[in-house]
Amino acid sequence: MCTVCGCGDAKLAGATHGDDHSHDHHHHEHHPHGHHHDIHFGHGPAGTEVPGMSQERLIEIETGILSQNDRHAAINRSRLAESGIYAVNLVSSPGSGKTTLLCATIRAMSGPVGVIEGDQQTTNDADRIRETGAPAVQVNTGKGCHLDGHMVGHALDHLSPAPDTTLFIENVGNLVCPAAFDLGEDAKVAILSVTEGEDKPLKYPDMFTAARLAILNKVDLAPHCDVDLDLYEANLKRVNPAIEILRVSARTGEGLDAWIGWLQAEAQAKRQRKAAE
Ligand SMILES: Nc1nc2c(ncn2[C@@H]2O[C@H](COP(=O)(O)OP(=O)(O)O)[C@@H](O)[C@H]2O)c(=O)[nH]1
Ligand SMILES: [Mg+2]
Repeated sequence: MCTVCGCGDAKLAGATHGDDHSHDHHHHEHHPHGHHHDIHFGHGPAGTEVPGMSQERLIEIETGILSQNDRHAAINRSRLAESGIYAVNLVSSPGSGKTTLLCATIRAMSGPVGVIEGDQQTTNDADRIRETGAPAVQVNTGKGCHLDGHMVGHALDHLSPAPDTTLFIENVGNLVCPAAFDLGEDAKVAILSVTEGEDKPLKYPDMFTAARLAILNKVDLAPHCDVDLDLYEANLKRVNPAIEILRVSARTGEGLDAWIGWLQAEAQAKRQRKAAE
């Protein structure tokens, strides 16, 4: 569990016995899929362990935090719906190309856009977005490892996006914690760059289960890094059979039209659902 969010999934593999820690290993051993020296801290009901805390207490803390978050997310979601705003929550590890893709997307698409930028520190990414002419609000989370519904509510107050805006929320670069936090978005979009390795969907399944679309970015680099794009896609589908996948290069613009088409179709579908109510 991380100290801020209680959403964690602390899995430690490859650790050796015989260190001076006095862990209770009784339910870590004999995992059917692992070598008997491997350790898994996620088998209890809470899905993680914190020394000195019971599984029941962990679940209580996590449920409390997430239900508070869900209240804020629900308020955001109805605010956005009222103004016909379509919102995506971009999640990924640091450096997969979220901001580069956003800048390219904003330059290529038509219609009003707005951006909420999440990072622990600096206004670098909001500055990069503002250079495109689009309005952006930076949210710094400090020690925090993800954006939450409350932060996004405040950011919406500052941004006050026009009706029918496409709203991009760039989450803190982190493949674990942002998966658990609803911001009131219409879809989570996971960006995965080809340099990260084909096994990442299997290692961080929560994120790819939560995402509706996966963007396989930096395909321009694929010839340089022994990457098997089909295996990337197969692993994504193993974790989430319903996930949609687009191959993109934010640098060359390859796949950008398909991504913008996806966004526009989703936004239009949302408006049609609203009109039919
Ligand atoms: N070759 C290549 N580099 C990219 C691409 N997209 C982003 N980058 C580079 O990857 C690095 C991290 O990008 P950034 O947008 O800051 O990633 P973020 O941390 O996810 O927002 C920068 O050096 C970008 O220029 C791409 O499609 N191809
Ligand atoms: Mg960024």
